[in-house]
Amino acid sequence: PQAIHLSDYAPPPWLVETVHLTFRLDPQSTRVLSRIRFRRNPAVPGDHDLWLDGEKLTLTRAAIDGQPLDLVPESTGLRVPAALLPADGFEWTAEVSIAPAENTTLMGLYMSKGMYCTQCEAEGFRKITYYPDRPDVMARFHVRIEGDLPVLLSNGNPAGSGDGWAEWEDPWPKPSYLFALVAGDLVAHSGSFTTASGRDVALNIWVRPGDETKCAYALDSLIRSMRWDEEVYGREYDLDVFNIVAVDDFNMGAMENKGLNIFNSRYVLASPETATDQDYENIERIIAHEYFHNWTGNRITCRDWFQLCLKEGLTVYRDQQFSGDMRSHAVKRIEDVLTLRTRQFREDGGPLAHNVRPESYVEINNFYTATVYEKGAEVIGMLRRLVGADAYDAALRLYFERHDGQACTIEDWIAVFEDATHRDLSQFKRWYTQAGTPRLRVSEDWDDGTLTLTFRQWVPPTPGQPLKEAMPIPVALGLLAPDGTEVQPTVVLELTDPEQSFRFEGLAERPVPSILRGFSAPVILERDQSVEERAFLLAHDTDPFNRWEAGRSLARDVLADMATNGSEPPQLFFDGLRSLLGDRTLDPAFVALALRLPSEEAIAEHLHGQGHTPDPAAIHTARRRLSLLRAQDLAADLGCRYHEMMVPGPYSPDAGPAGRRALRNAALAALSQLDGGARAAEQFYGADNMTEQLAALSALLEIGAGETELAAFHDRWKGDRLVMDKWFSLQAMLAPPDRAASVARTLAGHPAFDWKNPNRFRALIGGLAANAAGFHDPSGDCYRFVADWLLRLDPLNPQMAARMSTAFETWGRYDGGRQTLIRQELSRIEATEGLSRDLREMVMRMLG
Ligand code: B3K
Ligand code: ZN
Repeated sequence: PQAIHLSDYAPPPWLVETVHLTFRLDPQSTRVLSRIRFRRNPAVPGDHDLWLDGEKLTLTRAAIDGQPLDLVPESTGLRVPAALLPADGFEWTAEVSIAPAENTTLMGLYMSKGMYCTQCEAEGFRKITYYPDRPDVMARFHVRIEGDLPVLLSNGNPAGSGDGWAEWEDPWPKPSYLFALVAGDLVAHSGSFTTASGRDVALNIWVRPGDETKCAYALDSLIRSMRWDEEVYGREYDLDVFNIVAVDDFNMGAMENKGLNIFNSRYVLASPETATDQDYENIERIIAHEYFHNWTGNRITCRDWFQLCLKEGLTVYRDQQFSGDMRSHAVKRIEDVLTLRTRQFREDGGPLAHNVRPESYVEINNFYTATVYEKGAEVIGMLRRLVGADAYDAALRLYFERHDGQACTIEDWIAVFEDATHRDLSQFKRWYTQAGTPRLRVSEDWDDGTLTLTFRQWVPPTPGQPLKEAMPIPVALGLLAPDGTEVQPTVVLELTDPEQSFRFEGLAERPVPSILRGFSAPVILERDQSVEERAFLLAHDTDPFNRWEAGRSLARDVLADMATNGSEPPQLFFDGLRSLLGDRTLDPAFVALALRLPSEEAIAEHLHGQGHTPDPAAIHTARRRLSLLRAQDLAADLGCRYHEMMVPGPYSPDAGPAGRRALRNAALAALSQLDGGARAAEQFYGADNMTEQLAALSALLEIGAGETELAAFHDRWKGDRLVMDKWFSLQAMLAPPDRAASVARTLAGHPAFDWKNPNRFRALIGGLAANAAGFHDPSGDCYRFVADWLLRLDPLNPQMAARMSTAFETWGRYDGGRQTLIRQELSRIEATEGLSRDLREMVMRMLG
């Protein structure tokens, strides 16, 4: 397969004005009639063929201005020679047939439990009809759906309906990737919203009958998102209706189709009994994310798929701001950094590392990554930190004003900031064009009232980029006096050179620097710091992120030492946690995060970065031991907090009670190591909400108990798909390392293991991959198990198979034995005949 390069971009010679589509729905043979008005692109002189993308379509007829054409389609599309095209525009008409019931890829038009739905981003529309399926072709769509189903939906506003048909008119020009169609036996949970300028918008959350009682939180989140985008970004909604549909079979989280968002049902449906606090938070976040795309993505879209971060980085950044406003900024920032480090640093440090704006791809679906999304969001955050909040607001206003209705590039985005702030951002652009996580080493020098901080930065080589240039790094910094008072409030230092020093003069005593406050840049900070200094920051830092970070880095180093040389944890570590645990002024959600030990994966990554070869078994043992010693040391305090954090009254998913439950459940997990699971069993059977029930089950599994509870959970929830996903993933994730493969095999043989459903597949295979010591068991059993399943899934759903193959991306960290075993599996996959382009590209990149 051919790689596509950013440098080869050429504008489309033919543009589309309007699209009329008629769908005659049928599971085996849906007929799609298209009438498309083309006009010449004035920016592209000369005569040009018309290229229409199309895949797996059966063409019945095609015509230009009513003149039938005799065309032989290629496997990826159709070419109409320039000679047949009227110079100033023409109307293309065609009829194709497709088989949604046979479509297992979940791209294009497919069926999920009798319901028709679509997924077109990035290149699914070409599986629906012949079209210039590229985001820089924007057109107005009119859609007619004919089918014997009660609900027929498409983008835009309703334009008439009757028995067995409905029409939709979308007044806003859009690229084909935002097209959507849904048809099925659905019911709506409805509401309304009045925009700032007084437009009434009908809101509907469409679900399968029976699920309408689980939509209230999604609707509420939508309304809050709409209000927030008006208040914070001045963005109003622009249609009469906003529809959301929940689908069980969906490859990712959700999709922002204009006026008709389609969601994985796990990010819509919630009731206290079936959804955890984390589920509620995710629903709020993803509903907001898709809604915010209406402006950052839909009204202003991407010129080509290399610019994906233009909409994704910005929209993630916006949803992070929103969640922070709805909940707690401090807690949200810590959670976001945890995600970034777990997913993006891992990617950036391995064979799949790529720029926030990639320069080439084979399959674009392989680039919907943590780097594009999460690092893309960090880049926006840095930009805001550098120019300041007001200048950021001004730049965004200019962006919306200048580019509304356009398909844009990162260059356009940067130009907006340069014009709005008169800053030269050419160096800043490296964040988009240079892969790898920068390492930042800081050293301190104290001399007679002056503190000098010297920063050295270094970006490790990544595939295709052996040499790197210095990055612009905003470092937020404060200084604390030995009594804990802040002698230097937060300032942002702007690093631009490989090495740079900053002096702070006139200080009465040597202060303790708090560096990279709020995690002001996505870098790895290297700093020689004593246990005492970290304990000091853990107790006193006024920046909540760095307060958490001090405890975190302490725990990480303690664990790294325990895993590599069998040392014992210092008492100061426990004492620091004890004072945190006893501090009733702190947000319980923050304390819960501070109690969370770094994951085995995080420790492995850290050790690798320090030049060690991580041993997954030793890391697992060390982490368990530290967890036990900590529970013993803090038993009384944990017991206290466990009782104190009980949340009385009916369940509410709000941040306050959710934070209390998080701390209570952290205490429960710790205490279960001491009481044989007595409290956890009690909580399990007494729980009236999924957060408490699942946490109790997890605490039991972690101490090797919980057989009875697993069975009880299964019996209680076997009819609920989303809850059963939790049952699968928890067992795979928490299986003892030497039994992980056999547990996974048993689960795969369970009648409820519906592997064609992406959520279920991810629950088991992703759960196993997240069981670090189990997955990396030296037998290689789990490697083989995962590879077998990837090969089985690939012919049906290449996108999922490719995504899950990232389980193997860290192979380079491990010892020779494990490396050989993983590479064998990757090579076995690569050698498989008929492998999808998606999985092949991933495996080849991983093999290097
Ligand atoms: N834009 C979609 C992701 C589409 C993924 C295609 N493989 C969801 C989102 O980011 O909001
Ligand atoms: Zn998005």
